[in-house]
Amino acid sequence: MVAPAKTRAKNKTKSKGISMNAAIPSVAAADGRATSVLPTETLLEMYRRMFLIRRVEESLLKLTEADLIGGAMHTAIGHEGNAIGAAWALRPDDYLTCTYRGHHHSLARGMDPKRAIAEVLGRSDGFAKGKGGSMHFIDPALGLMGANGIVGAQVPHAAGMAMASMMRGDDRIAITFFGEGAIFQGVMHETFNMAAKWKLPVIFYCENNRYSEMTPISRTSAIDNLYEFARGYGMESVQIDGNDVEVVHHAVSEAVAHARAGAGPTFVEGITYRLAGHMAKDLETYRSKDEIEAQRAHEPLVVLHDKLIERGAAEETLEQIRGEVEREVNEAVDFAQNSPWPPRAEAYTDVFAV
Ligand SMILES: Cc1ncc(C[n+]2csc(CCOP(=O)(O)OP(=O)(O)O)c2C)c(N)n1
Repeated sequence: MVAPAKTRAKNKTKSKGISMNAAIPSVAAADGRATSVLPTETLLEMYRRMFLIRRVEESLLKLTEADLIGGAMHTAIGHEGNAIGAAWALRPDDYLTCTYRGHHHSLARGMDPKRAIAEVLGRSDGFAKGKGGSMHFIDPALGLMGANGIVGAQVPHAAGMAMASMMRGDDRIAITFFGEGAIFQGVMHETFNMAAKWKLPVIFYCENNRYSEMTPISRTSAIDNLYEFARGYGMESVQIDGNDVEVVHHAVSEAVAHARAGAGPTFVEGITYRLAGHMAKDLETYRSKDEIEAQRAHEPLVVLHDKLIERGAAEETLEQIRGEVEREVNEAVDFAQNSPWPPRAEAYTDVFAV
């Protein structure tokens, strides 16, 4: 193992992080420390984007039902708090990698819904000209360095980007999102160790939605709190309520500050719940409808809606936002459906042969 040529200034500041119980719905830090309170204007913008992600993904499910989308399509319905809270804590030039379940991260970072839907439909106005599809969202201009269909593969990629940033001496950080099922991939542990040892400016964000495809985490892990794995590698590690955007924003902001200060990686375990199937057309025989319904009381849009009302926002304001987003997403669907197919003559352009 060769250490990076240029190392960051040593910074001994330790982030205290947030430690929470895994059970939803807990929204306050278990250590009693308050999380930061965001301005209502910011929360309203977050609500708008969160609702947009939800509507885009619901539209994609309908398009799949109508057999207009080829291949596997995974939505993150119920995960949006993780994506929005993190996106608002990052700088536009920071790097992000994610899984095949990556629409929410891309839209949270500012991807145009028209081009996102066109991509899933395989049309030429998609951001990858329709050749990447749902599982391969990417847009380097937004810092989106690639979704990945191979469980865990995007994690060392992010560590590599963080290492490149460290060697260049700039202060860009990388964040990588993965599911709890990825924890048991060997490459994850090689990456955790290297990132902690070299103090790479990377954030490992585990979206723990409790199911790895159809298998509950309780059947595959001997420990309940996955963030404890990362502590064993000597890095900061916190467990948070991933459905509360403010809590996510706070935890990721701390992790970002920690990384930019040269203090190394943080592991964030966001407890969340996937309200839709593992992928479109999943028959969901592995969980009950009652279980899903019970989780709706604490899903990210409900949490944020209630928070805004509690802080004085008017219901009409939220209704207006939802109406505007509905129109925007309907227009985006029309745009995508009217976008031309990629020309046959371009079948091999932008494609890398091996
Ligand atoms: C290396 C590898 N092994 C197996 C698969 C098949 N597979 C696709 S999704 C998935 C479940 C991953 O679960 P998790 O990491 O919890 O993420 P989630 O799908 O819940 O977001 C598996 C095993 C794969 N894509 N890559």
